[in-house]
Amino acid sequence: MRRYSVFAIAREALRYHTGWERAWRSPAPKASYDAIIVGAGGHGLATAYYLGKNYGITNVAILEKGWLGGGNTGRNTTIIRSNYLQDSSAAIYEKARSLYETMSQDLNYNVMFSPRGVMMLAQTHHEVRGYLRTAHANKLQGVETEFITPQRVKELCPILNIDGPRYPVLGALWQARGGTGRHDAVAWGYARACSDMGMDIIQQCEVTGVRSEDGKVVGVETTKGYIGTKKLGIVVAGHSGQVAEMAGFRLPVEAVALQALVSEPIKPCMDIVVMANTVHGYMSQSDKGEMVIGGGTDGFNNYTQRGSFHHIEETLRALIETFPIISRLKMLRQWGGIVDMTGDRSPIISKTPLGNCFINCGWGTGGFKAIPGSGWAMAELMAKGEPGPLAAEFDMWRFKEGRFIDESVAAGVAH
Ligand code: FAD
Ligand code: PYC
Repeated sequence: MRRYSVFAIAREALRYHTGWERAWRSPAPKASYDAIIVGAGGHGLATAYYLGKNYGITNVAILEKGWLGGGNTGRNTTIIRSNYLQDSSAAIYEKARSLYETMSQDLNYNVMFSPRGVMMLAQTHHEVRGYLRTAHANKLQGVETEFITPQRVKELCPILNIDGPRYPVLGALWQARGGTGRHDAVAWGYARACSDMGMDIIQQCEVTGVRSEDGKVVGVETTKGYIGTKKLGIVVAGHSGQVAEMAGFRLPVEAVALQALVSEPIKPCMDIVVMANTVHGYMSQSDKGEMVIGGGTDGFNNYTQRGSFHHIEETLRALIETFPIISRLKMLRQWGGIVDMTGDRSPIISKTPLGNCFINCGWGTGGFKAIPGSGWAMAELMAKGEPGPLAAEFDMWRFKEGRFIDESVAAGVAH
């Protein structure tokens, strides 16, 4: 595949952009593969990419029931940070954050990683104690975060009202190397690189059944027919419970919708990301100028990939004291994604009761930031059949054995 570069742009400009190739192929499925990944979201595509790049396994199909990146990967608010509390979480999220720093060069695709800084406001004394604890833990883990004063908060984000009557800002957990990235580009960049390695990305191909013999997967039933495989990776976020059921096991996850909305575009007024977890809201400004806003998850299980009116009202009501400017903004559009929540708010990257079947799920409301680290760890698990150090603690049996990795504070925003 031709490399993207400034010279390629100049060359194509001179010939009216007639020379660009399609970014990925759309082949018909083969009869069988060395590995099948179900789900062409960021995590599924990253898994396939690192299977090829790190282990030379390229006879791989990625099966997607809709269009690639059309799940939560294309619906999230793109916050990237690694300020988690537990060692195992900090390790995988920091690995992911550091891979984001060089992802555009690695994939030869501009994913617009913008390390503009992320702050989590402390608006109660309970939060002050919680974030101080996280800052200390991060220091020991080698993750660069700090607890900053309200004055520093105001310097970094002048539009913030730090003197709110109900929720004054008492400080914040600040990660200067956190930020945002372009979600679609992450999916497209991985897809292009996978296709370039000879992998088959098969869209509009829903997995409807998992066929096994003697405790091992032999293939999957799909809307495009039966496809054989030597290994299966299930990476389907909000639909994990359903696909796991096809494979004959149950998962400790539940599906709920998480919603977000954007305002009309306005002039640049905010060049960092702010999360206000006590009041359940967060905001950043996109490159187009829209204010990107989100709140908590829906309070009931559902599979609805759309917004609801009460959510706009609740989220904006929560944020308005801290961000008075939003009272005058028109909201343009809103949407929802189906997130897969575990009880300890940490993911599952695990072997399963079927010998050659592996699961990656439970990223819930916070998996965009994890995509490269998760793909790296899942590829290692699938290639070797055993988890490496990044995935070791995230097995699904921890819920049975009480080895929880509690990240309810880091997950944030009533997630
Ligand atoms: P997905 O992108 O959902 O991919 C799974 C794919 O599997 C889908 O494309 C789906 O169609 C496919 N699939 C499902 N069933 C089948 C089947 N039977 N056969 C074939 N294919 C199937 N995270 C952050 O880190 N930062 C944020 O700021 C952030 N904000 C968020 C805001 C919102 C509104 C939402 C909804 C989520 C947010 N997240 C955020 C979470 C993040 O989006 C997810 O954790 C992450 O995108 C999950 O990626 P994935 O690849 O696992 O899932
Ligand atoms: O994980 O940082 C996050 C996040 C913010 C909004 C939704 N998820």
